[in-house]
Amino acid sequence: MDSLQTGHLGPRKKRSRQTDAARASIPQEVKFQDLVLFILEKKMGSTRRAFLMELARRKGFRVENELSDSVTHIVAENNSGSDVLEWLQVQKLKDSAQLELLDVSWLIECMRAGRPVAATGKHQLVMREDYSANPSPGSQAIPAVHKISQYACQRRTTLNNHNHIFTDAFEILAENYEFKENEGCYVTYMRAASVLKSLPFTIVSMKDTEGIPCLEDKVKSIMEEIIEEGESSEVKAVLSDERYQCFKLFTSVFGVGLKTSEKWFRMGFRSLSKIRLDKSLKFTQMQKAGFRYYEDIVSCVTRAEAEAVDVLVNEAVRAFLPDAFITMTGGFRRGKKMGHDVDFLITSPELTEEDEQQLLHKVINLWEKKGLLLYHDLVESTFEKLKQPSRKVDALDHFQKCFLIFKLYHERVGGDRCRQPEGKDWKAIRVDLVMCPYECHAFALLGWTGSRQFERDLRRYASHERKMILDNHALYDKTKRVFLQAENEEEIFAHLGLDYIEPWERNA
Ligand code: DCT
Ligand code: MG
Repeated sequence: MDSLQTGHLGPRKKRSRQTDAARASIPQEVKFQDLVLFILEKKMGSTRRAFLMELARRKGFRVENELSDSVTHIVAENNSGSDVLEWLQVQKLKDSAQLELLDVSWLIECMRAGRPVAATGKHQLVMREDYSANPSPGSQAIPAVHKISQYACQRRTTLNNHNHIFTDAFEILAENYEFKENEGCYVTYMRAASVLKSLPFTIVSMKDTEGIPCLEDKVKSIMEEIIEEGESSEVKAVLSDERYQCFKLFTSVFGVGLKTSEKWFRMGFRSLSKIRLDKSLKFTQMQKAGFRYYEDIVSCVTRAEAEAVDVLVNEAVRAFLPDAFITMTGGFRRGKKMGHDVDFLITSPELTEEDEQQLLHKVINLWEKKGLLLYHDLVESTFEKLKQPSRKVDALDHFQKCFLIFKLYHERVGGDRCRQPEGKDWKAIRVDLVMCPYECHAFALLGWTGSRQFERDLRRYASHERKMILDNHALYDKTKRVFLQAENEEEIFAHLGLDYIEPWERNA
């Protein structure tokens, strides 16, 4: 057994190698039908691999020469879980999520015992966690082995983030790259933040990061610095960077994006008060409203306020369309207590084309008459039903929608709230209303529930893993060349071959 233990190559003599090759070609009796092993050559070397394969076969194990979908266990040596996961990602497997990734020490114990031994934590290259918040009745008591997926849509991410110290840092870095329009780096840090948010434990040492995907070397070096120093010098530098500070401030105004921020920054503006008072600048209607209601809008929307708006939206919409389906989407549907706006999706099984086109106009007119609208921008639908879904992971949809600022009187808000002095008895609230045809409502609901990272990964997963195109309107199967219909979100997950993830588990 010494050659097994020490990592030496086993019998080295030429004669014995030839014998190995000859033996390998003789079919051995498979005693353990349930296991199909594959031994990874990477970092182990071909000779030791051949030796272990031969030995395992002699002991009655089925060992494959090539990786295939029939493989149940991958055995590796000197590889971390993330090494193996990384390697697995480029292999063309239908479903690698069920694979056991084990260290060679497990195989050695099996060889000693002459039969398969139970794989325990010390053998597992990726951690053993049960992510299912609500195990279905009859499910096994033993936690299933879940590899952490590189896709947010295969992880359950609640608002209970155990790794704020890292995710806050990565979100700042991501935002800074967004301001610089560096998509690649933005995605790197957003993915890192997202995967860490899904963990049911806090990372306290770099050892805990083993087997976690989406953590590139530069990400890990920042984590290491945070673990050792309590903070990251790169994050500190970004926070004190003038361009970052200005972009953060300028884009906090409703209607101001990267282009306008860049222009104001180049013109030398460093504060909003100077911009507001500058006579030479031309503002859009949206920006004018953004400045006028700035303090209210940056103070964010509470759940109580969102619920008050929900009541008003229901009243107004049902006045014209009594059987409407109205869903509060966005962050509030995911269980957030605060949001930058309140998003609603509206549809109805009885929707005529005329209703679809007219309803938002009627609601807007009604509110305007009542003096409840501080701003609105109604965008007509540009949706073509037969068009293929968009391939872009960040594409906006084509539904008719209205971006508005609602005048919410405090008296409409239930629960405790502090009254504002000096007679202002309302708060400006950002609201988005989206109108969709009934046959799209499951797709629109999935898309408008977010989070953005969750949506991005759903689309990426659909195209990379399933050869399908998903957007807020439809799901298209490129292999079968058909649109897949869905009545609800569960059916969309099922079409994609994904476990259903509840809205409050989509806070990726
Ligand atoms: N969405 C999307 N792509 C976009 C914009 C939005 O997929 N380009 C989806 C994801 C979230 C949802 O629409 C609502 O958008 P926001 O209101 O911007 O996000 P939120 O999650 O509701 O965040 P907040 O709580 O800050 O409003
Ligand atoms: Mg929102």
